Order: sequence, then structure tokens, then C-alpha cells
Amino acid sequence: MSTGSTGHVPHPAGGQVAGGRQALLRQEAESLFPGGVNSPVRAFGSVGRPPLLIDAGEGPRVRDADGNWYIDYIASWGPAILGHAHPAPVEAVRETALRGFAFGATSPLEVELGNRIRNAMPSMERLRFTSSGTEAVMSALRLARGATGRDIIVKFAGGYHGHGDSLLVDAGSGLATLGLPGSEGVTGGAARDTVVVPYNDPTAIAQVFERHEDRVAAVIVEPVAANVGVIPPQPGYLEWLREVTASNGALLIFDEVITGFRVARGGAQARYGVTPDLTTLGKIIGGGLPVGAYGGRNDLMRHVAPEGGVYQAGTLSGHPIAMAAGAATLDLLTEDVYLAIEETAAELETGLRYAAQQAGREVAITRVGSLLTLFFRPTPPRNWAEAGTSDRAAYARFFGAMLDQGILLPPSQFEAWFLGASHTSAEITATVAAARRAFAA
Ligand code: KE4
Repeated sequence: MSTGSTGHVPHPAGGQVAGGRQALLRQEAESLFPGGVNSPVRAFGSVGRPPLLIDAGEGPRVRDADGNWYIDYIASWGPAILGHAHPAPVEAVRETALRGFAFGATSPLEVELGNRIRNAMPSMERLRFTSSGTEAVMSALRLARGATGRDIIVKFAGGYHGHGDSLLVDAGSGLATLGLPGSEGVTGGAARDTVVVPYNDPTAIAQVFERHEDRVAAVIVEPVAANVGVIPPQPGYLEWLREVTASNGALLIFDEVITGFRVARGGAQARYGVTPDLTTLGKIIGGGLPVGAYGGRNDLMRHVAPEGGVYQAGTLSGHPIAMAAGAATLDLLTEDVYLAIEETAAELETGLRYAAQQAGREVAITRVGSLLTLFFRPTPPRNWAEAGTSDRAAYARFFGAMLDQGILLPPSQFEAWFLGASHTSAEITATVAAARRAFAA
């Protein structure tokens, strides 16, 4: 077979080739890694299928270790907004790597990417790169506590902000009460300073400040919830969070690891016109290489070492090759590209809704830009408690029926579908046709 422009074998239309290589690799992975994976969601645990091992991607498609190609809606959980193996970031990585990998000193490429981020998100007056979104969030929380001298952090039920201890916390015994460990290994002490309340509920936030007054350092929110499936903020909700935090001397942190450069070039803060004090980023800004960033008001960022007393560091923070991939990616994310992705996502939403109606299936579809979720429940959820009532078994069956037709959806009802610039009407048509058959099955 001839190879494509980037050296990848062109993809047969969803040809399913049963093979042994993937099964063997899966066994080895299980002998090496807990659950056979290096991140839990990759184990396909909630959809009852053996996990895929993916060894290549090209545009909107990925290839498993047996050579089967799929139209991909995981997109590396967000970073692959241009599609896989886009020549521009690939070339940027190649030419940067030829000059060596990392030097333990500031590289000009950090300045390149830092400028692009600040130009797109002016609220990030100064920023700091890390190697993951988790690190960015952990650092932003430490900064919020250090800069305000306050201890309590508020997060929302269903909000996911990486695996830092302060955020692996479940709601306390009563509304707005102090949190309980949400994972083994998280101590009561770590959970005690986190309060968990429902998303999209203005009263709950008001009660937090009535109860905890001037002890709240920050409220951290995914401005578009995307780890419970996609749940948009109710009209006026983000504005309310901005107002109530400001009037209580607490900081507002937008966790834009998913929404940054996704729902608009300037992220959710641009799309909704609400300016946080601090923002965390990841995923797209690295173009698929390990990266995170946090930043915001200059009077806050000057508390970060070595200028101030909030310590944070990282051997490979601002890695030159990740910076190069990120800058090359952001340079291609023009207004036209966002408009095109928005149109493609709208086409998919319409098609899926029609396919479900034709089959008499009760589903709810939520979408913000190129983030989309098909919930197996009759109405769009407004928070985690409602999203959690979705029919997970139905989603698992749907996932399997789509996979068998060469469509790879996120392996969880509570993850977003990620569309990118390389998804065209051809992929949408194929996806909707597969959905029609899956709903009918
Ligand atoms: P990382 O440490 O995984 O780079 O970023 C953590 C993070 C922080 N904030 C938000 C809003 C996030 O969605 C994430 C990570 N997202 C998940 C997908 N929902 C990553 C996938 C995974 O855990 O394997």
C-alpha cells in the first residue's frame, strides 16, 4: 500500500481486521500497568469493551494495533483540534528536536508560546508553564491560597481539575460543608479545606460565602463543564460567580484546560465575556505534547517563586518541543477554523438528534462549539446529579455499536466528544449513518 503524505498508510473505510497483535500488546500492558493503562479512562471500563491500543492517527482518524481505522472523537481528550499528524506541528517538532530536546534553561520558544497565549487571553497578564493540566491547577490553587492567605477552595460536584489531592474531594455531609476524601490516599486534612457544591446553582454558592465568609481563597470552575459530559453554564451563572467571588475577596479560577482555545480562541472567558483572576490551561496549547499553564493578574503572579513565596517548579516545564508544537497549532487556529469546526459540530448535533428521533430513542444532546455530548436521558442535564442519572448501559451499548462500525467515541457517558478541523462532512455523514444503525440495534 502506498503511504500518505505524512508516511501513514491511507485508511480503508473503517475496515475491521481482527488481529492478534493488539490482544498480545493488551496482555503485556496489563502485566505492566494498573488496569493496563497509564490513565484510567483509557481502560474502557465503563463501556465493557477491551481497550484499544492506538498506534497512529491521521486527520480525523486513528489506527489500532491491528490496523483497524476509526473516525476519532477522543482527539487525545482535546489537544488534537487540528486532527492527528497535521504537517505543520509535525514539522515544528521535527526541526526543534534536531536542535536538541531540553536544556534546563529558558528557551526562546517559551516566549513564543507565552506571547501567543497572552495575546489570545489578556487576563493572563503573566503565566507559568507546567507539564500537565494537573500541575497547572495544583499550582494555581497554591497561588490562590498564598496570595490571599486563605485556606478554603470551592469546586463543583462533577468538576474535574486533574488528580491533585485538594480536588479529589467529594461533597461534605451537608451543603457547603467541608469536603470528604474522594480517593483513597487523600487525607481528611487535604479534603477539609475544599468545599464541593452543585454547578449552575447560584444559591449554593451564596451559602458557601454565608458559611465560610472571608476564609474562601478561590472558587475553581470549568466554565463549561466537560467532565460530566458537556454541561453549559446557565445564562448569567458565570457572571454571578464573578460577582460573588469579587465581593467576598475570593479569587475566581477558570479551569480552561479543555475550553481554552477550544470553545473560542480566547477560551470560555472570551465566549462568555467573564474575566477570571486566574486561568489554567493544557491540552491544545501543547498541540498534543505534555503541557499545562496557569496565569492571571500580575499582582497575583508576582507571588510565584522566584519573585514571591509560592513555590512551584518543573524540570521540563516549558519544554521546547511542546512549545514548538503548541505555537504551530495556535498559529493555525484562525477565526475561519473555529467557524468551520462550529458548523461541522452543529451538523453532527442535528444529524444525531434526527437519527435518535427516527429510532424513537430519548436522548439529549448538549453542545458548546466543538464540544458535544449525547446523553442517554430525556432532557439536557444542568449539573452532575442530573447527568449521573443517564443510562450508562445504553451508552455502553451505543459505544460498542459505533465502534463496530469504525467510529471511536469517548469510552464514557461523562466525557465530551471532541471535533476538530479535520472532521469534514464525509466523517459526519458516516457518523450519523452509523448512529442511525446503532440506535436501531
Ligand atoms: P492533565 O493533568 O490530565 O493534563 O489535566 C487535568 C485536567 C484539568 N482540568 C480539566 C478541566 C481537565 O479536563 C483535565 C483532564 N481531562 C481529562 C479528560 N476529561 C484527561 C483524560 C485522562 O484523564 O486521561
